[in-house]
Amino acid sequence: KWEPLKRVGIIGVPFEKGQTKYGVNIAPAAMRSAGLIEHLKTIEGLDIKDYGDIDTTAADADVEVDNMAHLSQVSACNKNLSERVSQVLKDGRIAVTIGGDHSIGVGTVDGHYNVNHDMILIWVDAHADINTNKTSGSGSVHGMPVALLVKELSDYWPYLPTMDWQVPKFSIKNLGYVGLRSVDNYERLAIEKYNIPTFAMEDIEEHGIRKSIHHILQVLDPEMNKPIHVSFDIDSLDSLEAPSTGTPVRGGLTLREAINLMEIIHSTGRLRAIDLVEINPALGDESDRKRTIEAGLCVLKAALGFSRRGTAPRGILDLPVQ
Ligand code: 5AB
Ligand code: MN
Ligand code: MN
Ligand code: MN
Repeated sequence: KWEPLKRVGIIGVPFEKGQTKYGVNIAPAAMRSAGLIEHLKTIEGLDIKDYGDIDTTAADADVEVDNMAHLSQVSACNKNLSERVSQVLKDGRIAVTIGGDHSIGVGTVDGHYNVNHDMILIWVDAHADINTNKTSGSGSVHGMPVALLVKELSDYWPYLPTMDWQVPKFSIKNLGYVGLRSVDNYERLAIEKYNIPTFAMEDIEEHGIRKSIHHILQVLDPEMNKPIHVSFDIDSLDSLEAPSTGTPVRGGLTLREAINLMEIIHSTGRLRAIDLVEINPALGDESDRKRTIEAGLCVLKAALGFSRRGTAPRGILDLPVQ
């Protein structure tokens, strides 16, 4: 009953305040000038609408929350983003969000949840991004989006001024991780406490990427009937595959594994939102930049139905004669 949706909506989020390095905000422009739309148009039958960039500028209101940098800007950006993601989904399109740092996962998941209460979330990342301001060593919100989103952790947060629009409603029971290899102590405690289905790199070694993602989908949605949200941090890829990112970690997914993961999710027909975050075109040299952007494009194309087997011309049964 589920068929891959052929309509997509692109949202750019030039936002960097969830971390400290310059450059992750220029990724949407870099992806567009690398031919994002043209690349997606090579996918047979895909109907693409570009919704442009989110307004990420917000006055630096004087909200001070301990160990949480730029909260008011993170909040304002995510509020706009949440509304836009909901709009794209209501327009009957897959929401494709290009970040920006991973703090924007708050807005994409909130906006998706508000339209599909039964959504499941696959967080593909080297990191678990489930720190609170109490457990974070950096104070950067890109390491906290999962903890902000899930209702089970709402009591572990202080009151967050400017965040009243976002009441955590998503359940941690609908979350799974792929690609982890740099997990902080309290993040690991949270994963164990809530028994979050997690395929860290050593589990992927054991089971392979195909069985890993099938297992997560089976655990989160045995009836195979729920919309899927993938939040894809480019640092889930090995840093040799995707060097231009702010928090690279060696020993990650190959691009082949990431493409296969996305092909499998595409084949369910249930993908409704995908985030591509943490590409930082200002880091590394020209070849690093190009490799990282190309990897991001490959991941998106696989998620949206590009076949590595090739596609025969539609409705044509024979080769042209002389
Ligand atoms: B990313 C770290 N856990 O909280 C922290 O890139 C890293 O969105 C967070 O996954 C990495 O600062 C955030 C040490
Ligand atoms: Mn992340
Ligand atoms: Mn990461
Ligand atoms: Mn990162």
